[in-house]
Amino acid sequence: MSENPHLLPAVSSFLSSPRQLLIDGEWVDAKDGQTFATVNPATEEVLVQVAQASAVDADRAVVAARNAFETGPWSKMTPRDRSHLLWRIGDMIEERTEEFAQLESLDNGKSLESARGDVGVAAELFRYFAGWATKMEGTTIPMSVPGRDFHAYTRREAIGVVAGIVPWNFPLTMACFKIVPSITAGNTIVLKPAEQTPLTALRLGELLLEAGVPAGVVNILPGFGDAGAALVDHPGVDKVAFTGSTEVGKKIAAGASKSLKKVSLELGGKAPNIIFADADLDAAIAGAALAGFFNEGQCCVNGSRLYVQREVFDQVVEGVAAAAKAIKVGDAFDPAATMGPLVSQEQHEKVMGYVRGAVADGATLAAGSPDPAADNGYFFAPTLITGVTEQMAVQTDEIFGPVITAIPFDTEDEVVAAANNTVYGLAAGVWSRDLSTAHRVGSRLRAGTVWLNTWHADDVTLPRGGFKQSGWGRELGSFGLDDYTELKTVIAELR
Ligand code: TXE
Repeated sequence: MSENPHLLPAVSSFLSSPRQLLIDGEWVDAKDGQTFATVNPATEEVLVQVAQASAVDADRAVVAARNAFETGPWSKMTPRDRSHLLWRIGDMIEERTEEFAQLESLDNGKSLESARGDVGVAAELFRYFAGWATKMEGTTIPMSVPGRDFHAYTRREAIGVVAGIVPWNFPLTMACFKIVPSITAGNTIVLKPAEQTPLTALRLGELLLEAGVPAGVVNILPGFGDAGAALVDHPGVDKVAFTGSTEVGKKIAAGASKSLKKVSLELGGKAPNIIFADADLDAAIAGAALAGFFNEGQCCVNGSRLYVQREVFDQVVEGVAAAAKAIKVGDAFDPAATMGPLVSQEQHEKVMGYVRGAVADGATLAAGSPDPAADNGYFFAPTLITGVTEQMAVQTDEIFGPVITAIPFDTEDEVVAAANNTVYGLAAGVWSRDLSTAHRVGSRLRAGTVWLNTWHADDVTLPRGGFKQSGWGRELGSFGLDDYTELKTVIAELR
């Protein structure tokens, strides 16, 4: 790897030796000795070799997680002790913000500023759920049986062993999305990070051991889809929590259904962003650019389909195009750069393919280019496309890159129908100064999150998830914790 003078000694040291799997509190090689390279997408250089888990390793990890759940100290730890431990981990992550951010930027490509934001979310997830550890309450429920007396109540209990399978767009926060609610509720977990970005999850594993999380409670298995599939098939797993493509989500649902495991899925999106002519256009234009280009557009709630009321269409297109052109694409360690590369060569080719296809079909690029934005690294310029039809692949498929399509509309009914004309339903947005328009249209959009006069505003307190083929279940907030528990009803007869 070429010299990077900005790297913290802790990061250089982490990258100086091959990384291993975390199973039962120990760092171990894959049973078959396989490794894979993780690559810096800004330079295409190998960062470090990482142990590659196979089905055999998945089995070892599930056995460890099962033992930790059945016999280990985790489920016996008092909620208060668990709460204190979770809070401490949040502090430990925050104290290492720069270290985690550098590792994330190297592995994923995103800007350091973005990566720092992700680390903040990870720390906050531990603190937010630390509060819930002591509040997993049930209810007492009256029964009406003539002549007999009962005391009935509910309990929230852990499900058991969770398999968490996560993607590469927010590697650390996605790992925490699965780990934190799992262990808050008293479950144990085997986490499989994405093959493109295993590093911050592995560093988190070190921190969890240092903080005192008992062996086997959190196991981390870098590897490919086969390792994920082995977890889904494993009889020792009680619940699968997945974030990733809709295509793999369907495979996971099918695999888990063989033994009726609990499943939560957070899948793809193709969010419509609707700007009415009466909107605050400066805010709407800035919001549309953020909606489409944040995280290099590699975000499931990315506002990729822009609908603009006809009388302001040209003005909005001009504004979003100017915002796109003002973004400086470059290495995360270049202080002038505000957007990094795409995560991998595969993703780069996929995004370029969609833009080239749209141009071939007659669409126009108001900003961007169908070609790579640099000779080296997977850089791609933020792109705004007009002259698009609803049938074009660029309009129907999740692209997962910094690509926005813009289409004019005339009436509310027309735009609501177009916005909902998708298999996805993760996010949507409306811009209007008229509160009635904003709330009414928001209520007509079939999506798990609707933003009104904003985009990407978020908090760990808020549930998120998808309508339609964007997923099953909700993550975060109290709803998110429910998905990691079983509800038990206890009925006692008072004699
Ligand atoms: O996702 P995959 P990929 C979308 C986005 C992107 C496309 C492909 O459109 O371009 O998906 O990305 C593991 N059983 N999203 O290929 O394949 C895999 O190892 C079990 C949207 O990276 O879904 C990784 O850990 N696991 C999205 C994880 O699944 C399997 C985020 C995600 O990989 C598996 C990422 C299998 N059969 C991509 N096959 C979002 N909703 O945020 C793969 N995996």
